[in-house]
Amino acid sequence: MHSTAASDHPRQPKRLRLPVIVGSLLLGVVVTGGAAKLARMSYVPTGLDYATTRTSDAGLFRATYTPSVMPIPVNKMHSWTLHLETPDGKLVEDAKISVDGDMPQHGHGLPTRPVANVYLGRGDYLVEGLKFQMGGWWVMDFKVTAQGKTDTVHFNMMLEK
Ligand SMILES: [Cu+2]
Repeated sequence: MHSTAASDHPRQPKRLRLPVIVGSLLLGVVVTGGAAKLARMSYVPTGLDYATTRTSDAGLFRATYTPSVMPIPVNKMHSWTLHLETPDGKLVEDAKISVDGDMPQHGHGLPTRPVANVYLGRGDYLVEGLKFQMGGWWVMDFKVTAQGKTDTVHFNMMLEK
């Protein structure tokens, strides 16, 4: 029994080789995959429109946002004012607005549930409870319903830090 163990011993390094090679390959795949994922997460399309005034998808509304804090802060609760007009410049009053936002590269949304329930008059709406938990490319979506019509406007933002 002892002699079997002794004769096996010199062969052990040889048998270890395959697992070591497979392990290295796997590590290589994991590292490469991680780098590719990182590259994808930091990729931002060129030519994005970062304007703070944009027209909604179907062209029904023209919206302008004004943050209460500039530059738009990371990890700090703040509010915006959203101004709504029609394309020909008429104020949009008594609109119902739902707010959403996400980071397209990261597959996550906002950490809070902002609301735009307060009408300030003159086409202005208070957007409360906004917080962005990290810097990078964000897309904000405002779904606006006014006079029985619904349309959504999107804003691209690039936050620092
Ligand atoms: Cu993110």
